[in-house]
Amino acid sequence: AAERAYAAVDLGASSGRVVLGGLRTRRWHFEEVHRFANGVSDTAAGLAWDLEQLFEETLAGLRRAVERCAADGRRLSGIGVDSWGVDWVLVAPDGTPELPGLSYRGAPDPAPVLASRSLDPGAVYGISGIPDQAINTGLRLAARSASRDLADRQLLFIPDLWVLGLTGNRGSDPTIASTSQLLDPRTDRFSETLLRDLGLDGLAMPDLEAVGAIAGPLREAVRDGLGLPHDVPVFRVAGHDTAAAFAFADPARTEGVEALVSSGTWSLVGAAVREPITTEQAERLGFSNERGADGVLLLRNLTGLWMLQECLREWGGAEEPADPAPLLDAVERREFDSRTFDASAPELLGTGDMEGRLRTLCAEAGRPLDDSRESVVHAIIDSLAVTYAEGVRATEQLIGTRVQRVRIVGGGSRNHRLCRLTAELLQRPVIAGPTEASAIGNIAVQATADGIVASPSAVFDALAPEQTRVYEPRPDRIVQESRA
Ligand code: ADP
Ligand code: LRH
Repeated sequence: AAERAYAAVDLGASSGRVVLGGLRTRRWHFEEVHRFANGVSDTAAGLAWDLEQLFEETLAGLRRAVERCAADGRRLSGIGVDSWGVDWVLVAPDGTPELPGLSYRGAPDPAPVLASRSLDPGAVYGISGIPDQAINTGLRLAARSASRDLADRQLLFIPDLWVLGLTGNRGSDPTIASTSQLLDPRTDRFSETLLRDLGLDGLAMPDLEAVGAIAGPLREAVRDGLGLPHDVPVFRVAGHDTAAAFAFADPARTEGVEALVSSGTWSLVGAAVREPITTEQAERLGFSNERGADGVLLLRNLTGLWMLQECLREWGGAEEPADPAPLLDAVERREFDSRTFDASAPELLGTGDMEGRLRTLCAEAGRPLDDSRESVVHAIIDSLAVTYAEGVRATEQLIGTRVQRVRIVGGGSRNHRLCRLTAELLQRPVIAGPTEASAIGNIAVQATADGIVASPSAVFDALAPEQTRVYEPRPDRIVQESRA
């Protein structure tokens, strides 16, 4: 039989990619067949993603995946889609999505909706496991829907819209649905109580299918367009990119042992746990309980490398963002400075004058900056590392154990200073990588559903050695954060 290969469509806030993966001589091998830029732009409706363009790029990537399989005699045996969380589209009865797809970067101030809610915040957290944050699907929908009738609209999250385009079928999965603050992660059902409280009870929510379910075969027109000679199932993978990235983190194996950091446009810091932790302490410490591919992800959301991405965009001018490598190299020669700002500060969410916002936060933290770009990047990385260390310590308070090590996945796992400082601040080893954890987790879920491996963690256990790098804490370099 032909070797089996799987295609992951992984849509991140800064780029989308199509990755082809399969098991070759006992190691999992991955090839990025297409990468395309993503970002938000201003539209009359607000800050939005160009979803039509992203879908076109997705098809171009899948076409390459099909060609690669044909060229080396492999059988494309599955497709899965994961993306950033919380954003949605409303779909008309005939399947037409309302565009543009709005971005969480333009989230309105949630105060009016919060004030109009009759449930108290503790009750909302108790059901959803998600704290009140401006980006939450439910709060943003409530702010927009007061003036309109939602009766014949159905909500789909971004991966669900892709699955609709590929298969013609509607539905969702618990991982992406849990980012909305509308799902009860204990039952994997949307909460009528939460929907009613926000006046969203008229809106049709998607039916949820289990992680690994087959959403359907490719529509014939799509199949023909890709030049595929056979049927291919589209799986409901862990549609949330963060859940896909942590698909290896079966809580039975990692709970109390490993802290998790997903470092991309956002940074998510926490651990995989068996049950949601919705205590008052967890709420106060700002942790979300999102559904993982397996179990629950107890995570704190931090503004991550968005800070750096936006600075590079501002410095590079309209066309090309500035190259991060020389700046990161220069910063690597600087000493750690413990005067840092809180990298989860809400004022970092939106677009516009990122350098100015960072300079203000540094001034408030008593950190002197010179006029150079380097000193801004220096402050970003030091502050992010300290915020990671604080997040790991807060996680330990909630789970009641000291973890042995920290795993950092995503693009930020290639940032040496960030990984090294995290290891030094915590005096624990950091395992950095894989960089493309979401795509790998997406494929791992498909391979599990297809019966090729027993669990997604088996794929991560059989990665090529160059996919990860260990940063040992050096006892001669104990750095300490001093932020109050
Ligand atoms: P997302 O999925 O949210 O789009 P990624 O996981 O792709 O994000 O991470 C993107 C970030 O990874 C970039 O903003 C950049 O800071 C970092 N990154 C990528 N490659 C490198 C590298 N070679 N060295 C340092 N940082 C890198
Ligand atoms: C990271 C992510 C994160 C969400 C954010 C909106 O890509 O999915 O988990 O909270 O996007």
